[in-house]
Amino acid sequence: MSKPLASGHKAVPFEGEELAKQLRDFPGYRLGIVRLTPGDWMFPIDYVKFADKIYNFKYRPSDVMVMTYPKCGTTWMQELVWTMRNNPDLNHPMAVLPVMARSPFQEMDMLVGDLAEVTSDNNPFYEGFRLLCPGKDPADGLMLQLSEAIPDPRTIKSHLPFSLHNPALLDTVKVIYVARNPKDVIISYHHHSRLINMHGFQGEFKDFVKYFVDDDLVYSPYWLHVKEAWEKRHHPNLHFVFFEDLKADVIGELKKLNAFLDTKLTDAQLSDIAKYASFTEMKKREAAAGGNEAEMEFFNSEVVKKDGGFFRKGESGDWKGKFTPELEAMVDKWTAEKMTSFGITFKYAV
Ligand code: PPS
Repeated sequence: MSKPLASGHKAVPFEGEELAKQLRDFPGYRLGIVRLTPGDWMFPIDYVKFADKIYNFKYRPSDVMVMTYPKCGTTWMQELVWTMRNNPDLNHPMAVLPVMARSPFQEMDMLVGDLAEVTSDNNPFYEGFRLLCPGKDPADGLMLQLSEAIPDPRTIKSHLPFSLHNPALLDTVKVIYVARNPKDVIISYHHHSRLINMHGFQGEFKDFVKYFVDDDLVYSPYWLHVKEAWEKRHHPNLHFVFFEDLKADVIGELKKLNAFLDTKLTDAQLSDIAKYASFTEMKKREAAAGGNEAEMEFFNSEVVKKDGGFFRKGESGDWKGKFTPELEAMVDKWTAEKMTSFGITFKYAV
């Protein structure tokens, strides 16, 4: 790993006690972990396998990227954007496929580790790949190849920050960036990290909060992720959205998206799309398309039964009552130092 990545970053594998601690708490990262310099971005080691392909991805002006740190509302935004652009009258035959089969998660392969383990025929996430990439080898990047193969106009999801994408990205395609208040991100990411076996979090909640504020979670640092997008928010190809604003006034946000995407949808269409992409409707549809999460090898069935699946709550401020006063103070201090300092504030943050 001595050669720099196409982005200019150097990937340094975790070793010794630092690695042992992560593997103890996140056994899903068993293949290893890297930290990139500059930026201190943390990823499963397979990021290095796909980094340059992602950096050199061939975009088209009709593409839309939905970009966020994990658990900020990507899936909701993907469904809104895909539906506005492909299914405004809610009658598209491909809409029955799971969101990720229509709007792929570009760098997901780095998280999966052993693809053979999760590409079994009963795994609905891969239906799009089977349909659109016949004869292709998933080991060469299942989601990456799916991102290339989906029909125009493509809506692609990435949790990677701007600095790990090609600098030409924003001059080529429209990007929608979604940010969410840090405490709800922590609650949602903690659930996700226990739910999804690729992470397999074993520690206590307080340990997870510490990992978050120490920038020691996959895709961290959150503050830098948001800062990079915030600084570009006046670029005409970037639309910056807060999860809290989507929750509070989805129609108002859809109107802004309608203008940004130039989709020219009517108020009636926007209203139907808002209902169609509501938490309850998406949860119902994904269950119908994706089968039973408790039975899928991807998910920890105990967590699904006890605390819910991917569509957990979909609320703003759900963190309230879930942090001890000490943990709350720790996150407030971190937020003031790392985020308020560059000018961003969040609703439902205190
Ligand atoms: S991921 O895995 O990082 O891509 O997750 P992401 O989609 O970014 O965020 C998941 C959280 O968004 C909630 N969600 C929604 N909220 C409101 N409305 C709709 N339609 C919706 N769809 C997903 C999801 O439940 C996760 O938040 P929490 O707080 O855990 O419920």
